[in-house]
Amino acid sequence: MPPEPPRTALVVRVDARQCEVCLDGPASPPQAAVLRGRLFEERGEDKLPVAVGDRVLLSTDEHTGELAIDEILPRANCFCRRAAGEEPRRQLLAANVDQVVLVSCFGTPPFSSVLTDRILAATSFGGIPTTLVLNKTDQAERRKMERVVATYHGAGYAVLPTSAEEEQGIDELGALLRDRTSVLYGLSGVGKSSLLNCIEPGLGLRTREVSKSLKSGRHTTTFARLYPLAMGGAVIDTPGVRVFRPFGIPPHELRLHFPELRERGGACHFPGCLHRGEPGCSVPAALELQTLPESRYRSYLELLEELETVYGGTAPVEEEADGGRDARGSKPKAPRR
Ligand SMILES: Nc1nc2c(ncn2[C@@H]2O[C@H](COP(=O)(O)OP(=O)(O)O)[C@@H](O)[C@H]2O)c(=O)[nH]1
Ligand SMILES: [Mg+2]
Ligand SMILES: [Zn+2]
Repeated sequence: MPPEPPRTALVVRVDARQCEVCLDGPASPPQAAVLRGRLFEERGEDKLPVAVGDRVLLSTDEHTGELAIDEILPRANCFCRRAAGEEPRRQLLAANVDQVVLVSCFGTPPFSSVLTDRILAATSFGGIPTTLVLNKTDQAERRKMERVVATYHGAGYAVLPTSAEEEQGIDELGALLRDRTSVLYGLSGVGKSSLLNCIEPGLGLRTREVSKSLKSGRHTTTFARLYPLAMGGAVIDTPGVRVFRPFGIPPHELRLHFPELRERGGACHFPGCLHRGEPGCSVPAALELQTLPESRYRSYLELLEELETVYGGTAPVEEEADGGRDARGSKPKAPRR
């Protein structure tokens, strides 16, 4: 028999060793597919070799007759984080997405600046446009809400206040999701399913059912699922995040992923200023004038320290100009991408 021609498919669900793929676009019926063992050997720093949103080449396994993923096609981008554990491994959360819609809320669970800032830095590093949705505005304390909106709007982020309860901001959210592939990401309980339900009744409920059934079976499994939207586009619903550690951001590049700090670049004495007590740093004055919100700066410092612990220290600013060598004359340890 001549070998069958390779077929391409879209990965719509990933769960440890098995995936679901759609052979004819996201709305076609999903089919189970296994991953060839070779993909695990070649996965390098990745925890799992495949992510929801991946385009793959498939064939039929000659022994089992199952659909098998032979190859993962090059990705336009990927949304990822550092997996738990000592070795810096990358956990792919989704691939080939148009945007991340980061959902947070007021009330329960309370808004977390640190978590928000960590995710925003990671999507910036991944080059993925991100909108911050602030849900449950019906429960928000007005002053707190204004402060959060001002902080993120001021930094240049797209911010969308919503209420699934009072159907506020739903048209805007629908317009944002239409015809795009979006990751919905945020703490469990912020209202992702409820918002989806407002946009497409039934969809949010479906996503919740799937999450529950899988979670109860094996709580360590992380998976995401892609759902086509009737209006066009698709959303990738993700399991609720608890901690988020960015993967692979070189410590000295972190400031480029905080727009307020990126913009300060020229205002500091040293061009490579890390804004951590260097002489001539413009950050203290900005904090004083409140043009840089303290919460954002705190997140930056916390992340900088974490990234240095994982990826090694940063070259002193004075030396950065001549090739980024540190005091011992060796290249700083570069993170692997
Ligand atoms: N007051 C209020 N409650 C909401 C809103 N959106 C969702 N909720 C509630 O928050 C809880 C969690 O919502 P859910 O959609 O399951 O969150 P998910 O885990 O992010 O998918 C549910 O009890 C919802 O009824 C909102 O805009 N306002
Ligand atoms: Mg949900
Ligand atoms: Zn500085």
